Parts: sequence; structure tokens; C-alpha cells
Amino acid sequence: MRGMEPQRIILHLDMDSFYASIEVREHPDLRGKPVIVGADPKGGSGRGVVATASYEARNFGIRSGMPISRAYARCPEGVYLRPNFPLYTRVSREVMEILRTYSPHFHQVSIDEAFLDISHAGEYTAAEEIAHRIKEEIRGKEHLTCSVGIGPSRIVAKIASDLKKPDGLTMVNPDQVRDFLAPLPVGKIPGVGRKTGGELELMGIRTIGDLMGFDIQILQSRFGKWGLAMHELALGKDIREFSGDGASRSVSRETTFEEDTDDPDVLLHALDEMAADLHQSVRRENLFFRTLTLKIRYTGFITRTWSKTIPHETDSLQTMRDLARGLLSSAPHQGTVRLIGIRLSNLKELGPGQQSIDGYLEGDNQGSGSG
Ligand code: DCP
Ligand code: CA
Ligand code: CA
Repeated sequence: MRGMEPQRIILHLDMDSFYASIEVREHPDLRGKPVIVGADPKGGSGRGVVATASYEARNFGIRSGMPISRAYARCPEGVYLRPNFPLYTRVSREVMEILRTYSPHFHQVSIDEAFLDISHAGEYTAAEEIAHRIKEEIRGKEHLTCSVGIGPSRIVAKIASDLKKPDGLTMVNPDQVRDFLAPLPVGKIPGVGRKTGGELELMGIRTIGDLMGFDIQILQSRFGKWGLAMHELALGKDIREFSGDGASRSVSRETTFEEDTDDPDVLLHALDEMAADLHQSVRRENLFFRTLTLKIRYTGFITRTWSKTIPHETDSLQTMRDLARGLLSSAPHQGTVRLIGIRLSNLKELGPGQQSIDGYLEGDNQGSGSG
């Protein structure tokens, strides 16, 4: 590792139970209680989902994305709060501002997580020192905890930050990468969800170590490019399509209606609100999109999507609204609507104040042989 090139040191930081921790900070009497941020449970009959839950609530089996009614059934005594997005956005901005001061190579990947290239630290022991300082600064200024991972690639740093939550710090030296990754379940790899995980399991692949050692030809014939990418990630090497690279990223919003509806005014109003919200997000992250997807879930849970791709990237709210409304008006009428959503994809980061993300990613790919 002491060759011609300085060693790469990547730090990934993810805030702990982000929305819930902010609520506890604002309302100290909630500390130690199961706090669930999301839709109104309405005594068990509420619709919509859990955004997040405090670690106390997770002990009841409550998870992000779970129907709020199921969460309520598991923990009726929990404290159920509606999300306060403006507050979370403000805290996110403050946290990101702290992070930016530690490296010019900063890349925010969601409301509560970011990568920092801290190769300038030179040594891993110095990097660990930086991580401690960052955690202390966030604790001191924001009264919040986060979990940090450090490693020679984004994938290793990302998996490491998730390992000891909450308030964790996990460092993986370059020569520890394989031993670190091998025993972990394949589901730790971003993008390997229940579907891919199930297919891998049928092939006898349970751990990242199993995946590392697997014949890449078979992976490719089974999963195509994604098979090759998974194999690279299993070895701890970054790939371009990794989340955070705009090409595969997307941002989305969904609204579940209190009652199923086919009232065009209600649907259009929901679209406009989500578009305004998405517009704020993309502006904040300097993101420009080319594809907008409209998602509709009808009564009975049948879900359909329609997409439109435009020739040039934009972050225009007007374009978002027009595309969403256009897709809605051309969607065939299939009954009353339970949920409506918008997703923006084909994202690109542009604009001033943005570090050379392409260079950052290319640097990440050095020697990995993927592109
Ligand atoms: N979020 C959401 N809906 C989801 C997942 C997340 O609204 N299905 C929101 C609420 C979370 C925030 O995004 O607080 C960050 O998501 P994370 O996945 O990082 O989860 P948390 O920060 O809540 O918990 P953890 O401590 O596991 O990171
Ligand atoms: Ca988090
Ligand atoms: Ca996160």
C-alpha cells in the first residue's frame, strides 16, 4: 500500500434513526420511548407507512416502510409523530456543512448520509482520528449521533458504517477488506434486496465470501451486468453504478390517500405538492433529471408506472409538473387510486459548488477493471 500512489481513504457517515432522533432532540421527554415517525396510525386503521422508528421502537419489530397499521399493532403504546420535513431538511443541511469542512471531496447521497474522501489523512490511524472529531462535532453542535465507516472504497466504507449502529465507528484497513466482508450476508451489499438475495441463496450463495469465490461467468449469465457488478462489490471494489452515482440513483415521493380517490383535482394537487418537494431536494443536491416516472397504486394494490425521458437534464419545477400531469392524463383509467408517486431518475450532478464527481468516481474505479 506504500507504493507510488497515496492510499485511498473513504469515509461514509450515516445519521442514526435520523427523523426520530431529531424529534427526540426537540422533545426530550421522548427519550427512551418507542418513537415512530410516519403516517397517522389512527388507532390501527391508519394508512400510509412508517418513515423511521427510534431504536426503542425497533425492538418491537417496527421498520421503515412498514404499514403504519402494522406498526401500531406491534406497539400501540408508541409515540406516533407526523414528519416535520422542513426541520429535517434544515438539520441535514447543517450536518452536511460540518462534513464539508473535513474534505473538499464531499458527496451527499441522501438526506442523512454522505461520503468524504479523506485520503489526505495519509494513514488509517489519522483517518480514525478525523472520524472521532466529526462525530464529536455533530454530537456537540446538533446533539445527534451518527455511525461512520472507513475503508479503501465507497462500498467498504458504506457497509462498515452500517455495522455498528447506533453511534458506531468501524474502520477497515485495506488488508482487512476480504476478511471483513467475507462473513457478512450478501444482503449487506447495496442493491441486493430480497429478490436478488433469494436467487443467490438458491445458487448456494449466502455470504459475501460465497459471492467473492463464485464463478463470474455463471453470475453474468444469471444476472447480466449486475452479476459482474455484484462480484466487484463483493471484493470491496466500487462500480460506477453504485448508489450515489446519478446514473442509477433516483429520488422519489409517494402519497397514500386517506381514502381511495379518482378525483382529478385531488390527484393533481398531490402531484404538484410532490413535485414541489422533489424540486427542493434536487436543488439542494445540485441534481438534474432526464426521466420522470409516475406511479399509481389502485384499489386492490395493483401498481402501474409510466415514464417519460426528455433529451436534456433539467431541475425545473415546471417541467416536473408538466411531465407528471401529462403522464397522469394519458394513463388509462383503471379505477380508484390508493397511492400516487413521482420518481426522478437519469440524474446528473451539475453546477457550481460541485466538486468533480466524475473524477471522484473514476478515482474510485482505479484498478477495479469495471467501468
Ligand atoms: N426514510 C423514509 N422512508 C424509508 C426510509 C427512510 O422516510 N423507507 C427517511 C427516514 C429516515 C431517513 O430517511 O430517518 C434516513 O433513512 P435511513 O435508512 O438512514 O434510516 P434511519 O436514519 O432512520 O435509521 P438508521 O439508524 O438505521 O440509519
Ligand atoms: Ca440513517
Ligand atoms: Ca441513510
